[in-house]
Amino acid sequence: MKKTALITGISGQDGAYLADFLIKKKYKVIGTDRRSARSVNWRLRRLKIENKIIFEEMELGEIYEIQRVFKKYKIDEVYNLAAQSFVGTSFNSPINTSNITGLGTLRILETIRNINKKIKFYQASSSEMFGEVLEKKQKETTPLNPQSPYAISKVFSHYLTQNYRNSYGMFTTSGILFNHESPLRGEEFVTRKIIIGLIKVLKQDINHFELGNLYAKRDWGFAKEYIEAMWKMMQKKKPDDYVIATGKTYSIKDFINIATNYLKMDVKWVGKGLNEKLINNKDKKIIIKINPKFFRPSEVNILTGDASKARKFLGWKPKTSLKKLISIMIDQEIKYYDNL
Ligand code: NDP
Ligand code: GDR
Repeated sequence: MKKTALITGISGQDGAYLADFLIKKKYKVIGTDRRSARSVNWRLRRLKIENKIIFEEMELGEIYEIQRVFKKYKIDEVYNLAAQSFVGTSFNSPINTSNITGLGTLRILETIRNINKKIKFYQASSSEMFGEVLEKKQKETTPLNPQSPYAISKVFSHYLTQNYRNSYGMFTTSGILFNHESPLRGEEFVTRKIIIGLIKVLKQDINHFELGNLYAKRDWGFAKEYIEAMWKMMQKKKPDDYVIATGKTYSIKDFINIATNYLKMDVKWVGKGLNEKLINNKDKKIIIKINPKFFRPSEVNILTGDASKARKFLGWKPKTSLKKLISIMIDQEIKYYDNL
């Protein structure tokens, strides 16, 4: 029997890769979106799967829309990927973030509880929940210490997911995913912003671009591998929580250095603090400068995941190094750019 999966956030990075993966596994895929996203489904178009998905409109703020979709189909697995997912924006828009990234999860869980408790549920939890970290390497049992309205909303959803599992015996699972990137990453996130910025400088489309904190450190993996872990969690006999990460951490500055090296750019860092800049060694022109507007009111300084549980119980492990990931992102971005 063909399984039916419902993916919220189908227009996002993970939604696109997961849909592609599930279609290849012969699932019937229902993708929910906000109507505004319909004309800009660039990710699904790039993966050439737009016409293989059944689209339904579902704004996570509207419980009636959620109920309508859940009543319409016989759903086996739900992957809740929709969220106001940008940490920076959550400081300017904390109420909307809580409503969508937090309460949105509750609306779905309540709908499942009322309509069919057998539907399996995946929650997109985040390493941001560890925030100002309380253990050197973060695993499933590490205490949470969130530092933004986004992370606090994810903690709310994470605990609800556990609570519905414990209270109602529902199959609700949480993947605590560390940062994962790809050529389909949103342009506002730092990795893709850096790659687009450097390519535009090289193509002489812009002179320079601006960033915030260069010294934050992240554990970056390849999104295409991470969505496979989501599916694996949903195929287990019992629901549980799993950290998905590479276990290696790099600063934003390290990321830039690897990218400029791959692009064979002759550059150097000069100055300190807000005056730190990346300059072209030949003509001394500025390529990157710091703009305090990109700093967050409260920063997560370093994240490093320990995915041993996923390795042991899901047979999942990361395969792509940061260096390789950066090369994949750059090669794809140059292709997009040349076809514009
Ligand atoms: P994206 O930002 O690329 O996608 C977010 C999706 O949520 C988009 O499809 C967006 O739709 C949708 N969405 C936003 N607001 C609403 C709303 N009010 N109602 C319905 N849909 C909405 O995120 P990713 O694909 O990168 O991440 C997927 C999930 O995993 C998110 O929940 C994110 O918080 C979480 N996560 C991501 C990590 C990462 O490194 N990528 C790591 C850990 C967790 P639209 O196109 O209309 O804006
Ligand atoms: P993050 O990703 O907040 O970790 O959340 P992002 O790429 O936005 O930031 C990573 C780090 O880079 C620093 N930074 C900048 N960030 C952005 N976006 N733009 C800049 O110009 C800039 N300069 C420096 C940030 O301060 C931060 O320290 C992502 C999202 O996908 C979440 O949804 C997800 O839960 C987490 O990853 C895990």
